[in-house]
Amino acid sequence: MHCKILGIPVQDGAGRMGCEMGPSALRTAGLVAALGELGHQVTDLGTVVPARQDVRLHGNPALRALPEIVAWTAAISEAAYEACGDGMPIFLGGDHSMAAGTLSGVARRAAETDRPLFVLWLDAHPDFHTLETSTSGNLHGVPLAYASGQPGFEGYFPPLQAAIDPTRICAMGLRSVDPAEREALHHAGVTVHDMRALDEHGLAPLLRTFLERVATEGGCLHVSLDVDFLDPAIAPAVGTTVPGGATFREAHLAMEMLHDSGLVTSLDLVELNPFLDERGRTATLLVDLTASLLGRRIMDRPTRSH
Ligand code: EXY
Ligand code: MN
Ligand code: MN
Ligand code: MN
Repeated sequence: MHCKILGIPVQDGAGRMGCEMGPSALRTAGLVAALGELGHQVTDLGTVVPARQDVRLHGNPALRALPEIVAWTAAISEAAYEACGDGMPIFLGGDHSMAAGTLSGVARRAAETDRPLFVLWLDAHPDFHTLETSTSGNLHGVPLAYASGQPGFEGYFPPLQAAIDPTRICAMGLRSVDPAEREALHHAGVTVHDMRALDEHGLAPLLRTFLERVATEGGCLHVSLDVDFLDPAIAPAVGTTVPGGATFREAHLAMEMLHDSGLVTSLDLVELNPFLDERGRTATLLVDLTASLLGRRIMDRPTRSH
């Protein structure tokens, strides 16, 4: 596999500073070496730089850094489009607002193929606010709504060249959902497996069902991994910790199953805030999870190819 890593040091979408150091911390934690040891070719594509954009004022006075995030989204979307299609782009965040760009760029590329794009959203939050419904104003709370074509972004965010079908999105690990998001997820038809569902049924059967659907429909799969999907006890380096997250083994199992599926075509690693880390342990865990997704295993197992 040819892994292409791309640094996206956006932090204006989060409520606090620090995510701009995320790509550096992931590189420092040994991402390139870990992938190389698995036999992958690794190219570091460098760092996305946004160009300034003029954006008119929005009626929601809570919104923070709208012009900056619009500028990031345009630049990230273009870079993501260029990075994907062959090999495996790994987008190093950066707060989760960057997924407005990665998802829209990946979706634009997928629309040129005959493979429908599916998204696995691993997060404590659905990030399914619109510009109208966000009350915090933090734009890391909107990217999934934007990329799946929910209304209210027109005239502010870049026009979508290909919206992701919300019924092809599976969100896992949710445990902090705002009322407006709950209603919008329901209406859009997003598949949601919240932490209650993971506790009750276990992660493996829920993920297996989704992966079987992606395979049956001949799809490709973008995975967006937010640090706060993980329990704060094992991953403290995130500004939006929520108790009761995925355990170390649940997270690795998800990555191992994703690897075995052979379906993953792109990956976001987001919301790492190294300023909040403890001796790099969260960055190291993210590198290890990425290695599991790219084939590190305890014992040999077969891999499917599609
Ligand atoms: N729903 C909350 C808000 O809109 O502020 C929390 C969003 C947190 C988003 C983090 C990245 O996943
Ligand atoms: Mn998120
Ligand atoms: Mn989150
Ligand atoms: Mn309803």
